[in-house]
Amino acid sequence: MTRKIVDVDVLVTSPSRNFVTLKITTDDGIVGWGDATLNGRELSVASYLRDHLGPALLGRDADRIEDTWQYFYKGAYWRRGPVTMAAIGAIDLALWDIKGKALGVPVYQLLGGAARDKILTYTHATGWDLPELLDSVDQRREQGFRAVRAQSGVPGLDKVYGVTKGAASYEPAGRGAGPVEEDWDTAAYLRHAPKILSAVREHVGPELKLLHDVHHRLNPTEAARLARSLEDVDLFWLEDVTPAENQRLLRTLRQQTTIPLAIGEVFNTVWDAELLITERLIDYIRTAVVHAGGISHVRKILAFAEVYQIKGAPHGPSDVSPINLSASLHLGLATSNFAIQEYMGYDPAVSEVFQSSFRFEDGYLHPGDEPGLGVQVDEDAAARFPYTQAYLPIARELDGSMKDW
Ligand code: CS2
Ligand code: MG
Repeated sequence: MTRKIVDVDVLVTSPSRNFVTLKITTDDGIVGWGDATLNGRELSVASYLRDHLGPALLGRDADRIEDTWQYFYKGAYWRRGPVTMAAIGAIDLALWDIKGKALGVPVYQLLGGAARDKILTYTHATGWDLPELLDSVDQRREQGFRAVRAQSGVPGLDKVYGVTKGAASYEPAGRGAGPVEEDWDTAAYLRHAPKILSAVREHVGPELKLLHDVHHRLNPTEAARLARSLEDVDLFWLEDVTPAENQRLLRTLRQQTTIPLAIGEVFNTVWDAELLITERLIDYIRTAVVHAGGISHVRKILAFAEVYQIKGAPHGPSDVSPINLSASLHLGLATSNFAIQEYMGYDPAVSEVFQSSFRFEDGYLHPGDEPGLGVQVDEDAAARFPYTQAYLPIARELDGSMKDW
């Protein structure tokens, strides 16, 4: 018996921010949803799906998830990269959603069943200065979070990744015709970050898990200096200390510090992380489910990482849709070496379009028990929020040369 794919549609909607959503329909009337959102490059994935992969999906057997994954990965001459892998990821999520719905079970049951009761989650605290940041951390604790990422402004700079001046939450993409430009000053950051993070630790006491994201801004020497100055803060992790390309250089950093390192939100395949995993240059691998080919591929990355005692901690900011977040939670519930899920929550407009069954309670998330991934998409609501051009910012050194953002 085959379950044929009879329709493929791509929705681009912008309830407070842009999301690309894939809809696959089968001949027995089952609808599966996939997230295909790539922040600031949304239409490229939409076109890749509409113009290239979608037509090749028609008539295929929706039940053959692994074969379809291999068909679009191995079967293609042009491989890897964020656009390709997000498109394959969206198809993969939609097919897992269909299989769960066809069998009447939540996707985590198809992945081996629950390997834990609930998933630890962290959220963002942001404040331009220390008092604002401490307020933000306190608010997050009051909401029940047990793990918080703390980011602040840097003296002398006007804009810094991870913080929006005067706003309680952070949104990286700016709407408009081109990217916003930010200045960057490594020396000022290196002087400031240890003071801020030590003050946060002193304020919250020993128990709260504290995380910090460096967003690819340092070279390995600077990263070692920062890590050594943060040893006493007892961070849960230090994220993206260097650009993800210079992986071998992390060997020296690892000899300088025992601070756990998290890397990988810009990775798209297991090949991107091979050296980091086999040399255990990181403690947490951050690939987002949709950006690395979906559940089918990320579960292989996690299985590979498990051998090296590395844990999964997928990227999950507000710029991936609730469909990706749900997929991550199903995978996380069923995966033994899954550590923590990033969760920033969503603007209320997002839940007009995406109705999700996942729940947050007491610092933990659970995907819920609806068949499939547990996210319904309201297409009429989606149509009320048309796409708006948006870009991630870029950063420049003080002399005007380009910096990694
Ligand atoms: C960040 C993101 O969540 C994170 O760890 O690095 O906010 C990142 O800046 C955005 O996802 C980029 O789209
Ligand atoms: Mg990050």
